[in-house]
Amino acid sequence: MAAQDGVGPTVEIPGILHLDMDAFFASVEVRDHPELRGLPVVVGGAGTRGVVAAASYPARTRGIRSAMPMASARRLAPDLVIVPPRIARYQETSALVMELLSSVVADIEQISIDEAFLDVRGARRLFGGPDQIASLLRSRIRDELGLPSSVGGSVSRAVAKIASARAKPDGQLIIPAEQTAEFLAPLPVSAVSGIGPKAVASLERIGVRTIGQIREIPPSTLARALGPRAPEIIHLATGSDRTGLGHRVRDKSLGTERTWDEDLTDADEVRRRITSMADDVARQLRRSDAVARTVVLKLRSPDGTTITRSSTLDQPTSSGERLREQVVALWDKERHRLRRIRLAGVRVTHLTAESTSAVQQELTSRSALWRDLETAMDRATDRFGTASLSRGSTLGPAADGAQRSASSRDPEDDRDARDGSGL
Ligand code: DCP
Ligand code: MG
Repeated sequence: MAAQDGVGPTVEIPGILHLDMDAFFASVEVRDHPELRGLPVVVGGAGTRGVVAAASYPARTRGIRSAMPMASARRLAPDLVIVPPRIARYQETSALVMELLSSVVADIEQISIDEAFLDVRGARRLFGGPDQIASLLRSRIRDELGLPSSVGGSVSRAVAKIASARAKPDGQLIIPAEQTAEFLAPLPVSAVSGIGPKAVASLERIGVRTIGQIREIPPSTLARALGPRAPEIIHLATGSDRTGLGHRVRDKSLGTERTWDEDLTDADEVRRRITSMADDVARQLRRSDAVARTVVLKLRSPDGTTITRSSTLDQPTSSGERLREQVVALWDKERHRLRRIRLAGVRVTHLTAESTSAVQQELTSRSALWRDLETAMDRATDRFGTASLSRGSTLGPAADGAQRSASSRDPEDDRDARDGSGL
């Protein structure tokens, strides 16, 4: 491929890779229970109010998708195999995937439980071009962990992520720089992570359905339709983002969300679960060398009432202790409003690269000690799995009762509007 074999410094290498595990929770279950191979398998709660967290590809050919009510999934596939979630197992497997990736590529940024960006522009001499590195990573994940994954590659993060989705299942797709526009043109605008339902609807009102059409519309029309997000959306949709890895874009966020089969009525149980989620989020921040200023707690009761509250810190942090304090304070303030909890989310916003801001301040404070301790724990967790180390307050029954656990960065802004949580 010209872009990879090119000799001149002007050739841009599509060396930003996005690796995403295929049907992650379901694939772990199939690997651990080989008799399930080839069957329509879903992970989720089997009860009447259960929801599909992950669906194997054989289940997907029957129309089954994540977040679908289990009852609908059962109707689509009467022979459906429903496996209850084992979140600790998936976290442990995720840590092994990330460790394997880090053993090959130095520059890696994990963005959710089963996906990471990798910058392989500097790894060429050792391992070859992006295509070879993608094959190497995928075959090692297959051989050593028994799991399928897919990789997209591009000069742009946004396009690499789109490419990995198009490569699924069990494939890879590297887009040479000069083919970026051609690759993007026919795709629906919703393929771009960051273009949510609100932006899709605004674009549709001005007749724009595909990414290619965005280029044909005068910028002033786009600005009217999209408001202040117009430049960012144009940037993403044209594949011109060159943010690289680890450079936090202002106002991006990162978080985790869980829905439970049973209603939580015990305040201590809720507190235990949200503090454990705050720890997860802090760990993700530290893996990305990022710090956050704002912590957001979302709670939903079975009737759909949703409360979203945030608090902003004096100094940005990636400390689990600080995040736990904040979510517990928010919970203590709001707990009287919701007697039963079905869903909780912990999210941090206003991220910055750690090196640019808080580190110097943190070094002089007590949080530096916590940070060192937590980083050491992260390493141990990566090496031995989550079961090996846990704080006293998170030990307890059923921390794994989640039926849906989505963890992602870069959620579309519209999601909260859709939830009516008015962030
Ligand atoms: N997840 C969840 N609920 C959701 C979405 C995801 O619990 N609504 C969990 C289960 C998934 C895991 O997160 O296995 C990773 O999410 P992905 O979006 O990457 O989905 P999959 O890995 O399952 O499938 P794909 O092959 O499309 O990546
Ligand atoms: Mg996945």
